[in-house]
Amino acid sequence: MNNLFDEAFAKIAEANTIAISSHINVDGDALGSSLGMYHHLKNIGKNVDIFIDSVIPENLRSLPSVEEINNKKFKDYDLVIFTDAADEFRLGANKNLVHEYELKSVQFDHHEVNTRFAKTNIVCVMSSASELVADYLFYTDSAITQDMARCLITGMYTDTGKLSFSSVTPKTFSVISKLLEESGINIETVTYPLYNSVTKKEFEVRKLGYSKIEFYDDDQIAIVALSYEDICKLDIELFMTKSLVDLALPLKTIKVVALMTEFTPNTVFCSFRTKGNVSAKRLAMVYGGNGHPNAAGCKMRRCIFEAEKKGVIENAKKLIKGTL
Ligand SMILES: [Mn+2]
Repeated sequence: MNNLFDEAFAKIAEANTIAISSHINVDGDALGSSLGMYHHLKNIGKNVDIFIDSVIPENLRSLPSVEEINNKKFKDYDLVIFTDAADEFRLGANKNLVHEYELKSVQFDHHEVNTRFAKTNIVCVMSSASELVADYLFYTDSAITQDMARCLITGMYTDTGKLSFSSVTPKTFSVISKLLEESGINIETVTYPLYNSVTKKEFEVRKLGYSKIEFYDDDQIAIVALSYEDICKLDIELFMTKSLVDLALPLKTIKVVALMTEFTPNTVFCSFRTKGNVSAKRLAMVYGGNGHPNAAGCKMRRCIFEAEKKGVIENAKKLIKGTL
């Protein structure tokens, strides 16, 4: 890892103009890692633009310099940096940067399935891309400003379910501790905006989500299925439905949760969550999707919603039995 950090450091030192990008449907880690890097590069005097193909969720809109995202026109860059994207398709409309800057790109990512699409691929499995960016900043003895700390801790908090997932290691805590210490910020400047910014519409979506939960197989399986009609009634964005997959997860008996959202007619976005050694990834792969052991997803095209829903329930039952 240190060799790669040295390589990135040399490339950044040589570059004056730098573009940063991260993945579609941004989450706290995509924004935290890319904006954390943005603040670092600005701090060392670089000319930096940031492009992300996504709507910004309400609770992340107070991150420092979030308004700079997509605020500039593309120009020629000396270097492009990608964060938190496992493959080029995750960059959405910005994936052309991968080919245009084939020889002048660095990526920071923490997904095991990363396709190594950049020239310098800093890929290491850990809690979050934000933790990896923090590692880089510490390794290169960079100054840690309040803005950097806020962004990076946001990424680490959100990608780990408030530091509760198995991906959290002792180092994750020491990185947070060091970021707090060096920047002098209080943790509440990160957590308060994150967890107290739910909009009324998102609340309505949650209410709908609770009303749509169906249980199967002695309450081991829960499914939340939102039809295109449901989506139209509330006039919602796809990212607002994301958290619905977690609603049934705290139930003691649950082993598999599926969220199925027919966001456009006959196209269904699915998220799966599982507990213990029941594999969400295995279920997603049946439908050409992918993911992590306990969190995975897939997209179904040209499908009949009700039929797919029945299919998912059947496959979830097989998954629990170990016959999928
Ligand atoms: Mn991430």
